[in-house]
Amino acid sequence: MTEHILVIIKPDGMLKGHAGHVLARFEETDLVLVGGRVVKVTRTLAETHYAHLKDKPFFAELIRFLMGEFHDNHDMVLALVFSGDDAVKQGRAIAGATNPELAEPHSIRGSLGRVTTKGVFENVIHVSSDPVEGEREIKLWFAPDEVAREIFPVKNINGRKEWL
Ligand code: 3AN
Repeated sequence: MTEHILVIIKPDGMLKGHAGHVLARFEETDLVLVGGRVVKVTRTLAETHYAHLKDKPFFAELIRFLMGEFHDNHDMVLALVFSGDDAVKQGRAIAGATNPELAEPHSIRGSLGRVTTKGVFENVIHVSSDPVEGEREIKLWFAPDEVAREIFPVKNINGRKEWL
């Protein structure tokens, strides 16, 4: 079944120059790139993106991480939308396990990620965990006009498209 996922190259991946490698890995699949933009991560965006983790002990650190505070304040990430059959499964296989130390050696996180001496997961990319999250995240990071295919229904408000 066709699914849609948000992939984010996080500040550690951007600072270390891994964006091209990540793109190349996804281009080896049959997933279709339908959206991409460099986004400045505000606190509101980061907190909304990770809202489901707000009770976790690492939440504050996670927000600071996505805002680039552990990487020279590099608060620009590359956000991508991929569509295709089993996009979640395919994308998460490329990403590898959440903890880079436990991730498969050839996955992005296994080969390029690390756990810092302070215990922070530098895991290079985010990939939506399921199709429902994919839709929520894509609608949070992208406006309808920024996605090249109409992957979700939109409404027209005064000549402007908004997600339904
Ligand atoms: P994933 O990104 O693999 O879907 P989530 O959604 O459970 O994993 O967690 C979101 C992010 O929170 C992870 N990418 C990771 O950076 C961070 N994280 C998750 N679990 C931990 C943990 N036990 N300790 C520190 N950071 C964590």
